[in-house]
Amino acid sequence: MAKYDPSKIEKHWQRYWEVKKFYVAPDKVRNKDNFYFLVELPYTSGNLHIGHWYTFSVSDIAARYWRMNGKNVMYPIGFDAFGLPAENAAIKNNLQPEDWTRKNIAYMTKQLKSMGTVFDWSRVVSTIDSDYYKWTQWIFLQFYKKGLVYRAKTLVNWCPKDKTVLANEQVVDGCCDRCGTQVIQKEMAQWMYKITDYADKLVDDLEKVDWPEVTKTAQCNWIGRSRGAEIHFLLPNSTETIKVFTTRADTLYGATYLVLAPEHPLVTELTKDQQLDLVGKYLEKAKKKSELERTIGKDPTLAESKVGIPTVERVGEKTGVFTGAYAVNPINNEKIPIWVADYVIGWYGTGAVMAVPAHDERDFEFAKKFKLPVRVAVKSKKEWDFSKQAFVDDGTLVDSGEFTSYTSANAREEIVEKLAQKKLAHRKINYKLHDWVLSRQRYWGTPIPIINCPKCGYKPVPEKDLPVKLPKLEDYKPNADGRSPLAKAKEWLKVKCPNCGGEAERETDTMDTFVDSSWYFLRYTDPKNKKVFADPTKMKSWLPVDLYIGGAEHNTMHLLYSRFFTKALYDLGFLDFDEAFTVRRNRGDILGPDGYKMSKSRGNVVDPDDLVAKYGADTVRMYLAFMGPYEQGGPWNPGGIVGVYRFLNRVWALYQKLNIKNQNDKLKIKGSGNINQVLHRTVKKVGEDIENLRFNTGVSEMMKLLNELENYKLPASVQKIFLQLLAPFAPHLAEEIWMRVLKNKQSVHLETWPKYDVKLIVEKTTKLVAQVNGKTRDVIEVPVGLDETKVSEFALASEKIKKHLIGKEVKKFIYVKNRLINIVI
Ligand code: ANZ
Ligand code: ZN
Repeated sequence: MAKYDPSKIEKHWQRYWEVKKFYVAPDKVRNKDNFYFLVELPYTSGNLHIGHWYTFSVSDIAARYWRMNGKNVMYPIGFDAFGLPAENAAIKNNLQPEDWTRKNIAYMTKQLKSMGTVFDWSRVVSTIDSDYYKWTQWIFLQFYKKGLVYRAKTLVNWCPKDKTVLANEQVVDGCCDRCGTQVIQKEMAQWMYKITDYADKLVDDLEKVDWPEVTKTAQCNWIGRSRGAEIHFLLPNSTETIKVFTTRADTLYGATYLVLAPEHPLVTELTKDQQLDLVGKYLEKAKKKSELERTIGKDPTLAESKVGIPTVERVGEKTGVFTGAYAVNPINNEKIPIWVADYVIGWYGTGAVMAVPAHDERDFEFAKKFKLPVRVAVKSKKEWDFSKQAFVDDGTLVDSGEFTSYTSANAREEIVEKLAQKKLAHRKINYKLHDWVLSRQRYWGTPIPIINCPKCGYKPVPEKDLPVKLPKLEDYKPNADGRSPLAKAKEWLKVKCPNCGGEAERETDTMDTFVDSSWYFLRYTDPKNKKVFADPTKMKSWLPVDLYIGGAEHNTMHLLYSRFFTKALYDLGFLDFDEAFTVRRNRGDILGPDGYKMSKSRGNVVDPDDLVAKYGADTVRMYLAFMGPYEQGGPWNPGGIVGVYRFLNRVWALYQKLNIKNQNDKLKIKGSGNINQVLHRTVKKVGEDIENLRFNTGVSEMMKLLNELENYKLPASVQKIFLQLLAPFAPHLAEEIWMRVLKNKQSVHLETWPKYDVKLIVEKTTKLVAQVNGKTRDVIEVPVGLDETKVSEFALASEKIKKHLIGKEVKKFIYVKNRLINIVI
């Protein structure tokens, strides 16, 4: 008997499928619905690790399943290839970023092909190809025209090591998420996408999509929409006021002091002479702290929204200093002291808060430390010791003048209403979301298509001149002054101003790589188009994406940016949908042997190539599928893979034996049940499991089925069905047996998914007489073989029985197996 040798089989069939163009998805197929199945495109980091296999080869099981269920499936792949890691690696290895990246793409392509997936390679895109980034630039220009791009001086996160600006999302616990260096705040002019214009839609439209709750929650927290009011505190002997933003106007009578952020424009003006020194010193110190340091523990939403990143509950010691000045509470004309403290953030709200220690934890902590008064304005029925902690829930107002005994909800409305009449308050909605800083002072990225003219200022590159190609540069290392390396490309830099025709210079910043990946799913529908980013009819036949699978690490950044792009392109009239991903599922993470998420930087990655060489791609695929529920992932267990390998060997052996004459005659029916019943139940179960991304239980069903099959002489139909079930999981092995052993003319991957016979899978039932105190009241149908408790549940559920039990006490059940149940009352 021939041995199972995946190394011989797998390459052969991969070539066969490729030559036959099995997986090229046409835009239209008669009688078939299109199914756009998207997986996040990989970053070109060098080579694939087992996590990539998890994403691509396990999702492929579902892609193959939908194909077999009559869908015209598009399962595309591409490369996210610009960006810092590539540039840093190139610097380290003394190579050009492009050479390094192209080498990786070639190698990763080979690896991806070894998985035996249905990737449609005719649609591959790479974000570094100029015919791709031409459209990244074109979209930038459309947004520019629409006012969704602007340039502004902002305090930006600056990584001193990578010498670049980082988005807030790329700062983790105050450090650069790429290299771990402490991030500092620096003021610089940057290009921004006005994502905040879409804040409301980005929250509200989450209702339209079928996405994991964790992802929706993360996006909501990240956007941080907060409904409240602005209230004006008066300054004695001045016409100026201090505006505070509050979500708790109902606690206004409990305000005992006011806090300004160190950045607040009135700080110095208000500070009394004798306090100037202290306040000055305080401001110096506060400037050095990052926003995250200031907010962590005080504003947990900022940290919490980074799902997947463990946040330590570091309740930072509150610091602050009195200005010597006072403000007047507009509701009761009471004078309260004004403090400066860095737990108030300059850019959020108005950069000033009314502090209510009795009802806000941060204020409470601060008041305790600086011995400021705590005044109760809201109470509930709950006993509460206000000397120990703040009461932060809604309740009923106390000691609040005319509003005493109002509910919090009513008081919030009425208090703002009353002050609004005197123009001392108005309703206000705030957002935590910042605009998206898209420019990077680095070489390896999409050039920003802007020209800077000394006379006319910044002007967009005319569309006909796109793409603005990234020039080759001998020395592409970043400059310590923060200016982009492209400033060194002297030839490239010089350009005529599109407005006045005079000498001008190109913009030297490049784009954040998140821009590149914010629209790639559109390009897959028409990857080679030279005239438009994608033809509208082609988009129509595929988009929106039916299923998008990726990692929870993209809950806020990539998934938010792509939604923004989609909505903006929709508003510009280029798309006819405003949510691109109808269904999103997050795959779980594979933990390394040390129990941590596998990552290159941790050094706990498992090399899939070794495993493929040893066991074959089918085993690796199937083992990954078997590891755990797909949305949870699980720990890598090197021992487990052998079990799957043995399973496939047994499948192999089972079919090899068919070739040996009469061998099956020896096998009598000694299985535990009707083989057809087991088979059909498995067909149903495996199909449902795949649809619900529970590949693991799908695999175990297959294993159970094999145990049964080994005991039977297999009828031809059963031989076929088993292979059809196996095909999505172990495509090469299933094909080999299908074509070479069963001698079919056509690939197993062109088969339709087997149908199951409902009659064969329903459980057998029996009719049971149901009595109350010996009188027959109903005849109920129950599955055979149930015990007394289960049967009594069925009996109690019967309407006819229920009637006779009203107001009665059930004493006991008398059960005669499969015949009768009597309820004694
Ligand atoms: C008074 C008050 C009383 C508040 C109370 C809360 C509870 P969200 O939901 O995040 O919008 N706040 C306002 N601006 C701030 C800033 N720039 N930095 C730090 N904190 C700021 O939170 C709104 C609440 O956070 C506001 O409501 C304000 O404190 C504070 F019992 O006002 B509150
Ligand atoms: Zn000009």
